[in-house]
Amino acid sequence: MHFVFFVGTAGSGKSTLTSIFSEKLREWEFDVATVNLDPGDSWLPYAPDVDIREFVDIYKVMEAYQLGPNGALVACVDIATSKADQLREEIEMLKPDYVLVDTPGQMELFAYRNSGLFMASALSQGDYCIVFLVDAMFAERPADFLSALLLSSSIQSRFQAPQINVVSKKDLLSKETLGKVYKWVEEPERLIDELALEEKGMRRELACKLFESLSELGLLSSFFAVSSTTGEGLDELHAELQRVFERGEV
Ligand SMILES: Nc1nc2c(ncn2[C@@H]2O[C@H](COP(=O)(O)OP(=O)(O)O)[C@@H](O)[C@H]2O)c(=O)[nH]1
Ligand SMILES: [Mg+2]
Repeated sequence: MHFVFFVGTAGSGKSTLTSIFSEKLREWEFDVATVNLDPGDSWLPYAPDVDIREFVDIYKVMEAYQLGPNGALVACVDIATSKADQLREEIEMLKPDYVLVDTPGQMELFAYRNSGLFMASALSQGDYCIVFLVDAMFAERPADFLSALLLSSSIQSRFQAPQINVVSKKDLLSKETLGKVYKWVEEPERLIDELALEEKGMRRELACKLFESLSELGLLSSFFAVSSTTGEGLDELHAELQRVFERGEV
């Protein structure tokens, strides 16, 4: 039972990828369970097999603890974490090969709080991989791409689990832009040169130094693009996941 946690900024395409990738895996004859960990989502593009909303009701939490929507979302994730064993039991009953976990729209709820890490560990009992989505709109400019990489590196250091970085919504990027991103990843000096052209003074120095460190840490080693609209890159995503789960590496 391999767990795949989709993590990324709000709107980066986590829920859509959970939906489309689960269909693809089923087409390839794998048993798949989908899990929604977003207590505040009112609509999802798939019918989750296991749903945090069955365990916590955000409106009741708002009322009971006199919280606004943001505070209630945080409380919901904390409450659900205390029920991780029950969630795991529900998942186990489905006997899936893959468990695709859709994390909250506001990634800080899951990724920057201890409950996210506790939840991931308790649900998967250690057998998990993070797929970090970089929204296509962050791939247009070097400074935006660098910010996305910083987020990815902070997830990497918090979870210390195998992590695959993907650019989502590939269909929205021109061939030229995509080619540029691949070149940045293959030859980080190019991104540094472009950053140097765009940024000035301290910002330039900081941006270049950060990118150098990220590239030295190997954070750029696996990077490819996927599209939930056209299905491009999903076979590559599956191949990477198999590599991670079979050999425990990224
Ligand atoms: N063009 C395009 N749009 C996408 C793709 N994936 C998601 N979207 C759109 O991006 C928006 C946010 O997607 P969603 O999956 O809800 O993001 P989440 O907040 O990360 O779960 C929705 O309007 C989706 O239809 C994609 O591969 N291509
Ligand atoms: Mg979502």
